[in-house]
Amino acid sequence: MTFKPALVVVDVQEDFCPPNGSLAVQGGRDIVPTVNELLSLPFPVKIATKDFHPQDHISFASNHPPPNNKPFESMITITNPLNLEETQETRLWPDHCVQGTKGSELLPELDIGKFQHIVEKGQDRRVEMYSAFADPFTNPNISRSNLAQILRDASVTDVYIAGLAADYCVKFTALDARKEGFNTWVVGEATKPVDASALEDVYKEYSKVGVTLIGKEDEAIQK
Ligand code: VGL
Ligand code: ZN
Repeated sequence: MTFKPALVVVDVQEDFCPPNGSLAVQGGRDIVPTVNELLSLPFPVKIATKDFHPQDHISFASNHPPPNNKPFESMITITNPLNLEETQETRLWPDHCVQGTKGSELLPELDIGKFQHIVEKGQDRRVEMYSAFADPFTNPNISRSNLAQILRDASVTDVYIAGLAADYCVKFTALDARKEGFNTWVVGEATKPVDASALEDVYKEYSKVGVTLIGKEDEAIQK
């Protein structure tokens, strides 16, 4: 039986962390020692992802007219530009992870030299893209990263996920990893959520689809 694990570290970027991040997740910076411990393990494939938006991205509250343009509060409807009958409700955010800004950079205290690949996502202004694999409009996806291709080219069987935020990009990346056919594991203590109250539902969804929540000491990760 083959087993080839990859570690995927999602969006550990300045804008998602105190003290200066525009969309700082409480305790976001505190996961770095744990993520660096994971990076010191012999995963044959190590990948970082970056949220990487243009300034006119649809998820920025600043790009919408009042009154429905409050960051963290307002929801808007996004229409699939390839299928106008398909729409989705999505949450608006402060400007964050704008290409070329300090806020889009990976935290310097991360052991960045261990990553073989850095996958950027969220570049298409027309769609939200929490998952590091693809935007949520299916068949065809409007915006797809090269993450699935990197994992397949490396014959990866198992994907271990850490990073930010537990209830957005980590969640949707994990659900998509499972959909793409990988055994999928989320290292709970190496993530932090935007809304702590959302985690219970996230974990329920994981167990429904077969994503496994583990600790860093778990034997599944230490082998
Ligand atoms: C994220 C909100 C907006 C994330 C990205 O990385 O979890 N959250 N864009
Ligand atoms: Zn974003």
